[in-house]
Amino acid sequence: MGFSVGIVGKPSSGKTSFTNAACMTDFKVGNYPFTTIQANVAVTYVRTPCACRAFGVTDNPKNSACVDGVRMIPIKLIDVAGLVPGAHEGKGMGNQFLDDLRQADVLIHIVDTSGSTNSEGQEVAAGTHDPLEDVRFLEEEITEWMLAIVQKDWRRISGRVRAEGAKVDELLLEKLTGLNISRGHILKAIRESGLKVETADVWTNDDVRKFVRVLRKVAKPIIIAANKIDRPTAEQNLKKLQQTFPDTLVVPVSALAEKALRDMDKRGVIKYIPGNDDFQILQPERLKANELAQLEKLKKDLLKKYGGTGVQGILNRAVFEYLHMIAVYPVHDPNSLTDGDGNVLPDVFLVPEGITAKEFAGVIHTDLMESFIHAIDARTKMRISDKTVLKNGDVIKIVSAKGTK
Ligand SMILES: Nc1nc2c(ncn2[C@@H]2O[C@H](COP(=O)(O)OP(=O)(O)OP(=O)(O)O)[C@@H](O)[C@H]2O)c(=O)[nH]1
Ligand SMILES: [Mg+2]
Repeated sequence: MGFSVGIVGKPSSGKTSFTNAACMTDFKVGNYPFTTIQANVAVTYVRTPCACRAFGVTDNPKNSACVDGVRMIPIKLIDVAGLVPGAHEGKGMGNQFLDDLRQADVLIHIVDTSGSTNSEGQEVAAGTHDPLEDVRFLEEEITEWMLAIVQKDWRRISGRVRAEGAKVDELLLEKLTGLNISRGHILKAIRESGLKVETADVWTNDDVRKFVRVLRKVAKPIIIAANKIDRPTAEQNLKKLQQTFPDTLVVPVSALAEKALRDMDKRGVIKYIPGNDDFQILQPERLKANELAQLEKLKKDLLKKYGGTGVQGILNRAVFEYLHMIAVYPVHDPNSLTDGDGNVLPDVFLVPEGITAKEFAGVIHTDLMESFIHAIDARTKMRISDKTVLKNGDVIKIVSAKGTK
């Protein structure tokens, strides 16, 4: 599966609770630091209108589920151990766990917005810890982790640029490809930090740091889940976070409420669709009076106030709004919209906006890109060339010398 989201933050901010709510898993949660040590990996979904509605065909998804015209596209969450300030120097559990984030395309920073845990994740009186501090340190730790990886080999890299005229972007790519960092990311970061590929042999330590700082933003963007929004001390801190980081996506979240609603939906007591700002009570007789009252309060103080619990919302917004990904469906037959086995719209891929038909072939399989001849747009049934830029909701047949998709 292509797309991965790293779940990061200090201990006890609610990373595992968020993962359990999004993925309906049962990983261990606890109100003490370092409950999670080994990373938890699980699958959840982002939601988008399914192409089957636009094309007027029935749905029969194979690798993704379509429910009532809503396509659920699987993505991977990686819930890692908590990070404390100074982790890159070995504080807390050190930064060995940062390596678990190598594949992540984006990081969701789970912040305890209620201010009831200190920077080490220990419980303190609600409202006494300032979550702004958490946001600043976390960015710093991730940057230091990447910097250490680049610096470790920097002498060799700059030496090869000087001695052999080697290209710094190629050498950096070799070093960073394991972190899911592309040549495009590297070149963008070099450009945006005001440096030049040709003069990499004379980059100073400060230049390297500047480059890594931008690279972190480009390749591992961080968005903020203002978690524990159900607690009374959180609302004021949410406003502070949104005002202080106007360029960052900050979404109010209650992992606790989302998990409770999904559990009740699973039991059949209520009907709740993740991402919605409402639910229907199906079996009131199975709820105690205090549970009914709690549900009403949750609806009024959370769902209606913030437009939902934020768990599904932040995942969708991260993928579609913040990272500008689009959903494209490859098919074998552009008339019936099926694969070779007759499944209708069986696959859907999350790909970056601006992707061309040929690049899309490469996402499916390298062979398909190398032997690409042309593609067919199932909407118009017309041939499109390798350079045609695809749009969200496109259904595409790739015609290649080595076979078709
Ligand atoms: N009120 C409230 N409490 C929450 C919420 N999310 C998590 N918690 C509580 O916060 C505590 C820590 O939750 P975890 O999910 O274990 O936190 P973590 O970030 O995974 O912690 P580590 O694995 O130790 O790094 C638990 O007591 C949770 O019940 C929330 O949305 N609201
Ligand atoms: Mg945890």
